[in-house]
Amino acid sequence: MLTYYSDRHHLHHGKTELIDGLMQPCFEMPQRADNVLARLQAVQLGEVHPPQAFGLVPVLRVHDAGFVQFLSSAWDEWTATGRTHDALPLVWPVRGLRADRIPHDIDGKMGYYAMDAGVPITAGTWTAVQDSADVALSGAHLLHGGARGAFSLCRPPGHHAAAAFMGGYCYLNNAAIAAQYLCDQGAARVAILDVDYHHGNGTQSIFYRRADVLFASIHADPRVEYPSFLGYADETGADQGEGFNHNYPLPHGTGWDTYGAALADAIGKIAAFAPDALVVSLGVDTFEKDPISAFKLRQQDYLRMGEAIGRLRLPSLFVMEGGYAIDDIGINAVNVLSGFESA
Ligand code: OKP
Ligand code: ZN
Repeated sequence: MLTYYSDRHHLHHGKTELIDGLMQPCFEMPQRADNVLARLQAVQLGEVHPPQAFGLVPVLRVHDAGFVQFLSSAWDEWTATGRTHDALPLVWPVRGLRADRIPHDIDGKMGYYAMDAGVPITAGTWTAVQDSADVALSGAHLLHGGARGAFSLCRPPGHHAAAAFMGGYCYLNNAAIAAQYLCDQGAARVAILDVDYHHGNGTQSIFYRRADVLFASIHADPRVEYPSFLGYADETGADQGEGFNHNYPLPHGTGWDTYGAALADAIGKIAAFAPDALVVSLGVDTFEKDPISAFKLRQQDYLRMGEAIGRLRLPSLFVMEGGYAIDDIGINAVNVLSGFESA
């Protein structure tokens, strides 16, 4: 399987995030992608290519133009105030505050365009974010050309980013941009399967009213886990999109028995949808040793996951999302790809 990867993910390296009431070193760090790349090369999964540059047109098919403009200028606006450390949001337009006026100052804009404080903007963030989208688009382009599978080793991840906000380490929604690209290239239907530990709130909201993109997500129950405010089972889509959104919220402590059953159900829904292509939001933070998560999947379970996805016999694009157990992220992510190829 061919992998797309950009070295420039290193340009995005936030110092700290607000977690457990403290500013702590970011869990979402460059070493994550480096370790996945090293594992790909160790098992010789296939060639690794740099992405092609697609520009902003396919990004703007998914994201709000004002939001993209904000991302592109946020660091300059932040440093123009005299600050040289990472930019972070501080105030949000929650219930009763006005979300119909966009503040002019960078601090107000940061809150307006963010869902949480997990999205530091640094000097190189916008470059890394654009490359991450290009990595996803390059994989989608390969699928359009007839490949059975491709791996987009995206960093930063994307599935919490919605049309007009960033959040949870995510800035642009790489998987959504790839899925929309496939639609624009002529796919009648595209399915997205999100196996990251956290609900893919951004991806869900982007396609919530659409019947041509099915979204299925297996994740920790939002009653007790981030992102806390989306991901319940009763979110089934709206308008034309009713019936094309499937959430599988699972309890803390979930192991392969429960997870595998949810995965089989989601895969059945995808098979019945009969899409032209599948995009997998591949997070491996479901791993038993993940430092911020509470599922119990083991290394070998990721092989089973890949095999189950491979048995769908669909052109499949794997887009890297989360996974914070640095020592195992490469083994786990590449196990999914190997399982897929062996199916
Ligand atoms: C991004 B991705 C946990 C706090 C979580 C943000 C997590 C973002 C995860 N106690 N903070 O879905 O892996
Ligand atoms: Zn996650």
